[in-house]
Amino acid sequence: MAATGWKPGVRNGLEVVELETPASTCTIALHGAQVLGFTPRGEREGLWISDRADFAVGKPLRGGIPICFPWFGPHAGDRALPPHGFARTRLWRLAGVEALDGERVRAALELTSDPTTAPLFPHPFAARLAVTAGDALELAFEVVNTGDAPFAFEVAFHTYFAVSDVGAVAVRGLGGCPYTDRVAGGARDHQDLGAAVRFDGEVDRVYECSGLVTLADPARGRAVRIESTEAGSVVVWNPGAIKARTVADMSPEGFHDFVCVETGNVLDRRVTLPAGGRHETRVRYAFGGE
Ligand code: TA6
Repeated sequence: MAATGWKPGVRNGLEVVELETPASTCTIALHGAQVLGFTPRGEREGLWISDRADFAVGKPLRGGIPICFPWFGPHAGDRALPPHGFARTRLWRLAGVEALDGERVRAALELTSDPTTAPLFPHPFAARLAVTAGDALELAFEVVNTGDAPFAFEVAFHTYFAVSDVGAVAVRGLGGCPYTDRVAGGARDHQDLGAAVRFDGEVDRVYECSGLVTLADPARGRAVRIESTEAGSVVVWNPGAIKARTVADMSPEGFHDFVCVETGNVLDRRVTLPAGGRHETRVRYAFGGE
């Protein structure tokens, strides 16, 4: 059985840290603190990366787990600002890597406000992402307000799960939850009790929901259990065939191969931090059989 360990590396020109545990391997880029891969041992890769992804600092990288922070989607007040904030396009600092218990390895990455973030987000902050690989993949995103005035922020783990085919999967656990339908111009709706989300065309919904969500992929014999803490939003996204053709860094058929199920705190669930306040959004992904 493999031991726990880690090593620095380079993937497509980006600096990465590679974690190894008896149960999994995990690759994290310092660019965006973006998890690029998580593979349960002996199984298929759990995350999807576009074959047209741009591996360049300063640009979003389509796939893996981009971090949306300090806002989600288009900026509410200024559409000229980058969508999903700037955390995903910055180089983060690797603060440390530690073996926890012979079974898990944790890497911590940090991003703090500086003169280049101030024009985009005029609030002093310290953000820290802890990525723990083991028999599951765990993410904890902490934000500290290091200034002397309150501020609000949004955050989401924009996770691209690899699937057999988007038309064959189901997202369960959102029954009864209200949602904003971004395909219907922001119309409000709610998921019928007991009804799974399925994909037959573009889906882009922001659910107000917490608790266990499951991504079931029977054709692959896999189900991902998604458990969140201190998170009030679940975004479910796939562009579908038509919208996919307009996405430059995705091949026209690429939409078949992933589903985004994104845990976080966005829109009305954004977090307000008092001066000196701290918040941590957490999620755990367990890849198992159906
Ligand atoms: O999370 C869903 C979403 O906000 C969609 O509206 C869609 O545009 C997607 O994210 C991808 O955004 P991106 O800026 O990475 O192209």
